[in-house]
Amino acid sequence: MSLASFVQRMPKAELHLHLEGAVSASTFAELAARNGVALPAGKPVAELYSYGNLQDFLKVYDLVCASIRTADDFSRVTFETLERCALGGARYVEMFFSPHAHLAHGVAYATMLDGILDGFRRAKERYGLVAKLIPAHAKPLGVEGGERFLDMVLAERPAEVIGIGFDYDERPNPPPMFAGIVERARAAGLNVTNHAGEDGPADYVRDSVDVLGLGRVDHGYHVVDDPALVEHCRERNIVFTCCPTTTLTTTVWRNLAAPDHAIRRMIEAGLNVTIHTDDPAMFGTTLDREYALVAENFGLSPQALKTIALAGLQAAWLDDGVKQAWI
Ligand code: ES4
Ligand code: ZN
Repeated sequence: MSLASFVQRMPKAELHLHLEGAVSASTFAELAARNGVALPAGKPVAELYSYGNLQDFLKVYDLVCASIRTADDFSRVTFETLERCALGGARYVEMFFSPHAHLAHGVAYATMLDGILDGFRRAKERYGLVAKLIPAHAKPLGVEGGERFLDMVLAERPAEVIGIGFDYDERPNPPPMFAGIVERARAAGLNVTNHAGEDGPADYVRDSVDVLGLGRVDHGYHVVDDPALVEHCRERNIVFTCCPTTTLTTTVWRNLAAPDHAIRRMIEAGLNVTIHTDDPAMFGTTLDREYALVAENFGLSPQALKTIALAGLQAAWLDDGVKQAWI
């Protein structure tokens, strides 16, 4: 069996995917035209998704967000996203989305939820794929903005919303700023995760674990800069949701074949690494492709790939009983 078909068939969990970053360039162009969003002048559709760093990327990401307006738009992009997850062999998806970027264009939170949950329902019916939702707070909007974000999430809370995330630029928004929000979310029964150590320092990974008390960190690559922290995270079995292709744009590790690539070192150090796509359409990838990249570049055996896939399923924010049914 080829590597591609082996990784495609292996049951996998997608735990780090942003809905808006999963919108194909052609759907983006179509929605933007319909909803009156101007695209960058002089760029063919095929070239919309190219950027040199995280900040560049986030500018285009905001444009994609702006192009999604109605509940039908949300349902469409959600279904199309989950369809690609299912075809890549995902059995379970935890999906981030960015409410603030839609609120900015007058879209009600209820409209977002209606459309996304309709997309979930259709993907379940068609592919048997189970999906959950993680609204994410954009850290540059600060603590005040974060408190209002959490109020909104708690005020209208379907069962599919299982946690909150924090994303966008890490600096100058260190994790401890958000400790009060994390505590309130957790007290309300929500799970919490934080983007840290993508282009921010190892300290932000440590703060996520020790100050915020998180068991999951999104990206986390700069953990490798601090051997004591690596050991600390290994002992505590912290889950790192890593996204190989993302690193080629947003981090200092832009060569997956290099022996010092952070994800390779994290795996070799025995950290609990899981593999995901982040923004699959905007970074031109799929879940099965990310697994194949890791296998080829890090020289992993099929058994090592299975261990990673299993770690992803085990890291899902689901009751153990539900997980056992898959594993
Ligand atoms: C993101 Cl790659 C990345 N980093 C931080 N925040 C994000 N939101 C969507 N993709
Ligand atoms: Zn992300």
